[in-house]
Amino acid sequence: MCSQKKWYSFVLPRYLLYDVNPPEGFNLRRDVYVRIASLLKTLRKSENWVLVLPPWGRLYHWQSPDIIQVRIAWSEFFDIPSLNKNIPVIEYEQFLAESGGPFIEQVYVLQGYAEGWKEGTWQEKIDEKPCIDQLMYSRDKHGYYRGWFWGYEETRGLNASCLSVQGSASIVAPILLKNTSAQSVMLDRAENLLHDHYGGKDYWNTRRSMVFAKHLRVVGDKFRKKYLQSTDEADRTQYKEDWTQMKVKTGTALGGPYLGVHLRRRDFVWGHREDVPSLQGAVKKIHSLLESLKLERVFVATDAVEEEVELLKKLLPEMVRFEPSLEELKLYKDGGLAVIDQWICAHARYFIGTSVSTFSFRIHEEREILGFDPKTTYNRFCGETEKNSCKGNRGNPGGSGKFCHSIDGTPGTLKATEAVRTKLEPDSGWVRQTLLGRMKQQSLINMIAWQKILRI
Ligand SMILES: Nc1nc2c(ncn2[C@@H]2O[C@H](COP(=O)(O)OP(=O)(O)OP(=O)(O)O)[C@@H](O)[C@H]2O)c(=O)[nH]1
Ligand SMILES: [Mg+2]
Repeated sequence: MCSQKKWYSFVLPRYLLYDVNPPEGFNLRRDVYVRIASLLKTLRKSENWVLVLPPWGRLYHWQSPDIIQVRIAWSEFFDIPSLNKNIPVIEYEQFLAESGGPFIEQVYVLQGYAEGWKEGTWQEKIDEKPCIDQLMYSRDKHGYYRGWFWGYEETRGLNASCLSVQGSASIVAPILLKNTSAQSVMLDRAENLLHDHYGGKDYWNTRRSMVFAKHLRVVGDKFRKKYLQSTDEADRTQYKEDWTQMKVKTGTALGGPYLGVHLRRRDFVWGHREDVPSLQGAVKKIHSLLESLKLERVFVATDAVEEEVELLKKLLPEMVRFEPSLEELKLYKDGGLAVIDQWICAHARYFIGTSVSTFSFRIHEEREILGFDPKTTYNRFCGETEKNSCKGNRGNPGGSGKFCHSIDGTPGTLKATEAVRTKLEPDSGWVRQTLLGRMKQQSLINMIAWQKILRI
């Protein structure tokens, strides 16, 4: 099924776009970026490919009222020049401007195999297959595919089909290089791809390139200084704007004089009953850590509901939190606040997070990058029914069956949590129905809007 290359594919770059299962949160999406970046590197060995950053929006957890959180550019949360030092990336708006309009030539929806995966017989494979589930795209009267497309209603797919895949990200490369000559290709449900080399050099280069946007780091640094007596000089966490120039040795960072805590609540309380502590249990652990580490301050990042925060304040009066004003919330949005919390936790002398939370995982990684001793980093609260010495929080995102490695190559102990955790999200049921419903409604609105613009 080889197709001939169009003349312009030798002049213009080819664009790779992607999206992730709608219920997935901010932090798993950040991990999927790492996987896609390795695919892009593989593609670039043969052709000039550029990655189009999927706009952020409509995430399950970003529910702050009165602020619109769709079509958010990556520059709101990440430093684009830093990303570009790893692979060429552009924002979606730039893609629209330079690729000639809101068209994506080929959409591939990634899916598993209808027959499933038999335990013990892991084999990497990819095949063009009929779609197993109903497509989250519908065809308009002109034959274009309409779908969510990150909230860009005018975007249309020219073709859409399904790929069954079981394997690492780069397994898609031969399909993109040989089976299609489309100038722009989107991989939907990209979380189905695993890491090429979890914990390898490439993995860490991409992860290190995901530098938080400067304006958010500045807010976090000011807060550290004002409320936690924490500065880079004193904490030995000197930061270089150019991540390629950062040569940090593991164990050299000291961290600010505070305990950093990530207490994941809300859906985790009922979704992970065995390994998430009660608030009382968490506070008991925090007190014992403060005592053994001889620290007086504790910074708590949490998504707890208001009543739980009130209870926490009573149980833990010494707690310090970043509490944004409405203005700050509007400015930084839920994603920016998550980044600020993560940045402050990443600079603590000692960090303890929540079991299998990708929010906590990203803090662990940030601390590795800053040069913290893993012993001060890979800690998690034990659940009520676990013993107090429950295992650390070193997960292996997407490395199914492989062990994970820290930045200096130290092997971790726990396996494949992020890869299998996709199944924990509320994929089916109301999410799907709601999206399909909205999609139908939207395609009608889109059609009318486009008829007006194109005068057809
Ligand atoms: N500001 C802030 N937001 C948080 C905190 N904990 C959770 N959140 C919010 O909840 C979201 C967490 O969802 P995910 O990114 O999916 O991470 P997770 O749910 O912990 O982990 P998985 O479901 O395993 O992927 C974040 O994007 C935040 O919006 C916190 O401590 N501070
Ligand atoms: Mg989540």
